[in-house]
Amino acid sequence: MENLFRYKKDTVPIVIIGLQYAGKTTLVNWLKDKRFTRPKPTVGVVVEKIRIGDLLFNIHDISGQEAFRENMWKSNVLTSMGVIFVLDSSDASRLEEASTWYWKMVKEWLCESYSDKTILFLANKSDLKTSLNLDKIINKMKLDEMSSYPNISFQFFKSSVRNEENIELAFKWFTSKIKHFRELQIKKFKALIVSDIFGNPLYVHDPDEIAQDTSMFVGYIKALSGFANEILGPERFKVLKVDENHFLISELNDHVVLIAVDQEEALPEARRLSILLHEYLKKENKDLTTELNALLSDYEL
Ligand SMILES: Nc1nc2c(ncn2[C@@H]2O[C@H](COP(=O)(O)OP(=O)(O)OP(=O)(O)O)[C@@H](O)[C@H]2O)c(=O)[nH]1
Ligand SMILES: [Mg+2]
Repeated sequence: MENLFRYKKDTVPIVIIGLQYAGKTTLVNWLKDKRFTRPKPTVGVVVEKIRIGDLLFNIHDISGQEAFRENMWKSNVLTSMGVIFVLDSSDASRLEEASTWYWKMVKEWLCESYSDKTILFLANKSDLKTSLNLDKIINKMKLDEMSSYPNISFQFFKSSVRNEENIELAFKWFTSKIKHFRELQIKKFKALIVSDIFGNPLYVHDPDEIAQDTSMFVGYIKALSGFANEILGPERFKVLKVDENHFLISELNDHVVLIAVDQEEALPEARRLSILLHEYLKKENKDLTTELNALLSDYEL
């Protein structure tokens, strides 16, 4: 459950990924102390709280080893507001492997989340003689195709933590994007209901009594969403507009999460919260009400 507590309103969860030896931890260390280090390989994930400008980032620095990619990279990417992908530009032999994982993230993981994301791509170690130039990397990794993902804000820089090349500039771009999204996304949610697949409520937060009879209401929304399924095809998230509210409904592993918002701009954050809740519900739900109350106190419900 500690997992959920890191999504505090005043901190921004971000994740830093990339193959081993790319320079991820070196970058985090530089952000912390403004000095170049030679860290040991990271095992698992290390979380650091670092203030950059007026944002307090909760940075999840994850090992580049293959064993951590499919699960740990993925779950952190889905629940973060921004992703920093670090490439060792001096290692041409691993460019293809890096590219495969980069595109797996964009096409498989992020498409699944339907949520707006900011991605900062760093072609690091530009100070080394063997460093490939940026054009070559863009070409080989087909990074120009990022323009066809409208809900991803993407920017690339060549960088060197060692020479401090472009690091400040890259983070200036990254923090300004994240700030922009946060302002749009952290809006008031009107209601949140978690139920089993039959519509029996497990958790209800509905101060405006949008759903007077919760299980009937969930059933009603589910029926509407089934109807939308027939027209639109099955999607993990469905958004329905009923009166002045937007309802985001998602059904996964025997649970239904329904979030009502009154502004469309709040939907991406509602999606992120839904993913978080499903992740949590998958694991345990002993004391759901207390835990959810604590989590949701961050959301100005
Ligand atoms: N020349 C040069 N070396 C760098 C740069 N950034 C990082 N390094 C070095 O690259 C090596 C690997 O850096 P790490 O930060 O440990 O790499 P990592 O991506 O965290 O690796 P894992 O934790 O194993 O996934 C270290 O010896 C760093 O000092 C850079 O910009 N230039
Ligand atoms: Mg590391």
